Amino acid sequence: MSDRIADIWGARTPHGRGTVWPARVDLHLADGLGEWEVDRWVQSACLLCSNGCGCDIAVKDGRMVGVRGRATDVVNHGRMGPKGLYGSTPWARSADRLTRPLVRDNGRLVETDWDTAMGRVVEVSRRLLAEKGPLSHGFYTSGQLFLEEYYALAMIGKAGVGTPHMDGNTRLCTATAAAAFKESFGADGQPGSYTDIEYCDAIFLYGHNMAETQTVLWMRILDRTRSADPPVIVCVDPRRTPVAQEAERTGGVHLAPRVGTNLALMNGLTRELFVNGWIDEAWVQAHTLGVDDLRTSVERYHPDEVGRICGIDPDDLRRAARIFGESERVLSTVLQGFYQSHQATAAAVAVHNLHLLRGLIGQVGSGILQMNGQPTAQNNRECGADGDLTGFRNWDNEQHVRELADLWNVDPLTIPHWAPPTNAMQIFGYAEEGSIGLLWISATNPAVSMPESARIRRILGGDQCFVVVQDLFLTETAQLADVVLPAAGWGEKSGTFTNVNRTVHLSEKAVDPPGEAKSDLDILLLYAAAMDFRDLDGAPLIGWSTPEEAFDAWRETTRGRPVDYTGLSYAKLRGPTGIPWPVNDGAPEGTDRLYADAVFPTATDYCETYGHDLLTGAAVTEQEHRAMRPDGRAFLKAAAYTPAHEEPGDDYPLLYTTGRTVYQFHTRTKTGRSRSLNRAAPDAWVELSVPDAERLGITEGDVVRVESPRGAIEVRARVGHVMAGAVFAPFHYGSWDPTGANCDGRQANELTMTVWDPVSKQPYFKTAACRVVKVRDGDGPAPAPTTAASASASPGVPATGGGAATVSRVVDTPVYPNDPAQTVPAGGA
Ligand SMILES: Nc1nc2c(c(=O)[nH]1)N[C@H]1C(S)=C(S)[C@@H](COP(=O)(O)OP(=O)(O)OC[C@H]3O[C@@H](n4cnc5c(=O)[nH]c(N)nc54)[C@H](O)[C@@H]3O)O[C@H]1N2
Ligand SMILES: Nc1nc2c(c(=O)[nH]1)N[C@H]1C(S)=C(S)[C@@H](COP(=O)(O)OP(=O)(O)OC[C@H]3O[C@@H](n4cnc5c(=O)[nH]c(N)nc54)[C@H](O)[C@@H]3O)O[C@H]1N2
Ligand code: SF4
Ligand SMILES: [Mo]
Repeated sequence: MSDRIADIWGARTPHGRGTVWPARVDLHLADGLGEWEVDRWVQSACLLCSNGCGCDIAVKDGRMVGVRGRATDVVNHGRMGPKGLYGSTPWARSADRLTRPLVRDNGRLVETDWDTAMGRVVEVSRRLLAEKGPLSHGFYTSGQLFLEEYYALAMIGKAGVGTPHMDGNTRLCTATAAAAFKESFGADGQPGSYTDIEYCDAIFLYGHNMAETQTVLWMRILDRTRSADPPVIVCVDPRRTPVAQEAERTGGVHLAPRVGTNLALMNGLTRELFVNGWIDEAWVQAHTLGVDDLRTSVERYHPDEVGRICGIDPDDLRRAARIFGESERVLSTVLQGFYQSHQATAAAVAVHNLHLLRGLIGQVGSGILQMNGQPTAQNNRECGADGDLTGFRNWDNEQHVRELADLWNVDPLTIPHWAPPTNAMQIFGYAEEGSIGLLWISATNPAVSMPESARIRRILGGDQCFVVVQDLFLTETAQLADVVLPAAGWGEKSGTFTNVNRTVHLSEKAVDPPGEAKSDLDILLLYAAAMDFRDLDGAPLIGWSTPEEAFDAWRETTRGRPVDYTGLSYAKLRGPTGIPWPVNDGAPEGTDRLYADAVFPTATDYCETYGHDLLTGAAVTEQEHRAMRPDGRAFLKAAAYTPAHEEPGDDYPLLYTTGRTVYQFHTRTKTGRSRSLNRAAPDAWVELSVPDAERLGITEGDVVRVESPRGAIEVRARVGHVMAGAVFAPFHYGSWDPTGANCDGRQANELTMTVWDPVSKQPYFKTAACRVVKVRDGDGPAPAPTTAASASASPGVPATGGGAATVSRVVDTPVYPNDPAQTVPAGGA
């Protein structure tokens, strides 16, 4: 039995290079239940981050009471982390679930029945379509629904309503991962595999606090770094995270660049590869385009210059570059420290460039994981409920649009493709001015999670736009809606989803949803039926009704595309493990690693985009693309570093950056309802460096006011391990609190900016300027956990712990069909 609040990663199971990661089954049941007391176990995967750990849901008396990792799943080999263990089910039993639809009457939200609620939505929808046409509709969805639900939403938006205004919170999350793939390789799709961890010599983590945000993947890394023949770690993060500490421990490097300067650092690393000849010239000639431009672009990023811009030791840059240049196999992972920071796409693409220059892609041990964050973000991108065209098609390619129109039996002109799809930030802009008159928000809480909160509240609360919110709870966003639709959540409905390394899992319904709550699929189908959307033959646009039928319909749209699901079925997914796409006749058991043949989906007629200029975002035209004859070669693309939009100055002397802690998930609608998780991180805080705190006369736990040009918050200060000159705030805490207290004035996004990356359109949550002043003495330490990156630098702060107990057992290693350790000799292919 172990307390996995205190012991985040559990016991180590170290193992040698090229051997299978040993299985360990992690199990947690509520209320001290024993395993023998569980009525049923229902197959699923964890929905609390992009890792997608295979698990079974424990059901007792018609309620979900816990989870158990699946030993046979290729993703997690039985393990689960604190969020998965303690946060997966308590929310479902919460007394404050939405159980009936709500409509706004005389300014107040009141309970009603489905006919009334959906009737109001349909009435507004029909009126706006008649008066203003499809551009009056906006859909803002999630990275947490199921594939089948996104597919239905994509059809409704693109072929039913016909609006280009569709996006997901995936725009805030990992739009940059998708954009970077498209720019370098021609299409979305994760090249790497988790099994690369077992073979690599070095792991680079760029702006990725994996130890807290994909705890199980980090366990997998720790089981290698704590073995006899460990890989070295290189960490690029302005905070001394557990990843940074592991970098130091393994003899790697912790580079802590000034917030917002990633691209300068990447250009410096790239230059070092050229200068030291760490380039596979023959491979580059055969498989890439643009090496000469890249060489020229990075020329001026001498280590001394990079050291000056980023505030790092030039020799640290040299050491990191040498590790990249001289290791035989390198795995890179990238996340929000890059995607939400300045020049996001250019910096993420630069990671690809490093791998391409050495030909380190598509081979065992050499992978790239442009991470996702949310569990189902990948499916939103695949299905196209986010502005992408279904099946990784190119909206700018007439043939692709026609193909999709044929599949759906609609006029190609219905499917919006006359201009780039509208991104989430623009959608909210249109809602602000009222040109979008109906905004339908599903499974996301923008009142807390979007930048510049005061503006978002104004947009959602105003009369210029009718707002529909579909959620499990009456969130900060739902409270501002005109209609609230109660949804069934994970375990209360069936569907599939795909984790960050393309592994598809089936999650089966375990229990009934509360009250009148309906699955998101059923809600969307209800709307489609009420709107009477038709195809060219006059038949209902959507002819299926169950999740499995939706999956089968979706599968057909992927035939011949990079994201090929044609070999998958619900029956197949009921097997021992999730399966990574593409799955088809050529790869019936799935595909562990993309680009093993070094052929990239860049052919002009096949690619998902013609690409962009990384500095300005200007689009490359089809003619320009064709003239370059990419024909399966990858693009090396570069951009110059420019300073961030808002640099510190006299009024706002500090950098402001935001992110996460291990115990809370986003706006806490799930983890905030888990007693053990919430107790470990119960309230907001900001992290200051020791020198900044001393200068400002602030000590651990003091109440401080943090202000930016857009707003202010009052929270307690953790004097900790962020780089000097920067302030870090977790973004989890809105006005809702499980204690029922009014918690206005603590939300990190009050301070952030409405600016975004020119290519991926992802907003920059990690670059702004702020000032900090002390308000009053504290009455104890800040409510920040001590177990990871948010640890205090002051002595005497009590250690975080005391969560419920979890059973862990190590089991004999089962057979993993996709694990190269079992199919190639140790040492790799
Ligand atoms: N516990 C937990 N896990 C989660 C989630 C959660 O809410 N809680 N959310 C999931 C989701 S949706 C996502 S997207 C992922 C996000 O996972 P991560 O990206 O790992 O998490 P963040 O804390 O947002 O940011 C990572 C790091 O970026 C650093 N950083 C800030 N500014 C910069 C910069 O300018 N440059 C560099 N190099 N680094 C910078 C921060 O110090 C931070 O440690 O986590 C997923 N997993
Ligand atoms: N300052 C700052 N802001 C950030 C970030 C940051 O690092 N810093 N990170 C950004 C990132 S990466 C992300 S991913 C976003 C996350 O931001 P949000 O998406 O707003 O966060 P969640 O709290 O996960 O919201 C999901 C909502 O969906 C509901 N829900 C869960 N399951 C279901 C379901 O099956 N059906 C329905 N209908 N509803 C469901 C939940 O109750 C919850 O209200 O925040 C972004 N905002
Ligand atoms: S690593 Fe992610 S998917 Fe796995 S148990 Fe933790 S939260 Fe769930
Ligand atoms: Mo995210």
